[in-house]
Amino acid sequence: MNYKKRISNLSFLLLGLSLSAQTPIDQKATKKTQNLLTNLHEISSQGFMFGHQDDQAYGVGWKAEEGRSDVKETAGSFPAVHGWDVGSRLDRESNLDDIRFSNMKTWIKKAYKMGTINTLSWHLDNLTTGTNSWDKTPSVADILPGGSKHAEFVEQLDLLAEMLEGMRTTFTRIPIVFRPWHEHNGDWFWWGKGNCTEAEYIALFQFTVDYLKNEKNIHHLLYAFSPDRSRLRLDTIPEQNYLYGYPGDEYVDIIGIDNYGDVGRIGGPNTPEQQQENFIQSLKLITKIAREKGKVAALTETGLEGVTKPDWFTEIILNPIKANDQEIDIAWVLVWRNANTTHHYAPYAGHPSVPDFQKFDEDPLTYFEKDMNNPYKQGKALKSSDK
Ligand code: BMA
Repeated sequence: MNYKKRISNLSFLLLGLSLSAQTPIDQKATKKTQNLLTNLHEISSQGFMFGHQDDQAYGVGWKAEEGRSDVKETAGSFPAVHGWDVGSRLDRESNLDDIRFSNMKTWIKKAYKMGTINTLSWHLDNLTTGTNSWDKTPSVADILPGGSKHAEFVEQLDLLAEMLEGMRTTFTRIPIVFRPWHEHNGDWFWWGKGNCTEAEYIALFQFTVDYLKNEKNIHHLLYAFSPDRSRLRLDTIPEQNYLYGYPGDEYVDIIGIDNYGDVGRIGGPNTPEQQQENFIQSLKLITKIAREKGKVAALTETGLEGVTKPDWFTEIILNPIKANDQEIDIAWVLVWRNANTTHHYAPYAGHPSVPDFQKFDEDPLTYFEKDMNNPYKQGKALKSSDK
C-alpha cells in the first residue's frame, strides 16, 4: 500500500463517519446505485478510472463489430467507464452519431456485466426550432412547464425513462451516471449561458431530475453536473464561477468538469506550462468543491483531438494528477469518441501514442476494465487495492 492509499483510506474512513455524504440525491436509489456512489468515493481517493465515449460502438476504421474496442486493441482491456449519448431525439432509431439505441442498450449491459460503469450525456435537439443542440435559439423557457414545447419535452423524457427502464438484466436495473445539460457555462448549446438565464437553466436541470425520479420512478441514476473549463475563470473566485447554474446539492451527485482547453490544444492563449498549471488547478477546484459538499469529482470529458502528442496520456493527464494526488481526487477521466483518423481521442492500433497509452494503463493510479471487480457491490469495486 503506498502513501497515497494510506492517506486516502483514512479520509475514506472519516468520510464514512458522515454517512449522508455518500448517499445519492435520490433517496430511493437502488442498493446497487448507492453502492456505486460509495465506490466512486473510494475509487477517487485511490486512483482514477479511464473512460471512453462510444467505445464498443465504433472506432477508427470499424463500426458495430462485436467485441471490438480501440481501447482494448491498444491497451489490452476495455475502459472502466463507457460514455454514451442519447441525443438527438429519442423517437429515432439511432443517436446523433449513428449508434442504434437498441445496440447501445446491449453494450451498456455488456459494460455493466464486465464490472465497468456507464455514463450518459444528452445532446437533445432544440425543440423550438427542430434543429440540433448547437442551435442557440432560446428554447429553455419553451420546454419548461407552461412553455409551448413543454409537452414535446415531456415526451422526450418519457422516452428516456422508457429507455432507462430497459437498461436492466433479468434481476436488476443497471446503475447509470446521467450527465444532462453539460457545458452550460459555454454559449454553444441552446441550454448554454446567453441562450437562457441562469434561473431557467437551474429550472431545467431540476425539472429533469424531479421528473425522472418522482414522476417516472427511475431510481438507478446518479446525476452529474459538468461545466466547461474554457468558460471558467480560475484566477478570481473560481468556486463561485464553477457554481454558475448549479441546481443545488439535492440535484447533483458528481461534481464534473469538461476540459479540452488545458490539455495540449495548439493555438489557444496559453503556453503548454500555463495549460498544465490550469489543468491542475481545475482538478484541484472540483476536488475541493466535491470534498466540501461530500460529492464525487470527475473529469467528465477531455481529450486532444487526434492525440497529436504521442506521450499525451502520461505527460498531460497522468503525471500532473500523480504529482498532485493529495489535492486531486477524481473518480474518472473520460476521453471523447473515436470517429475517424482525425476526430479521435483514444489511440487505435498502430497509432504513435499506443506505447505511451500502455504505460498509462500499467500505472497503479489508472483503472481499466481489467482492474475492476464489481463497482455495484460495497467495498468490492476494484480487483485489489494494490495493482
Ligand atoms: C462532438 C463531436 C461531434 C459529435 C458530438 C456528439 O464533440 O464529436 O462529432 O456529434 O460531439 O457526440
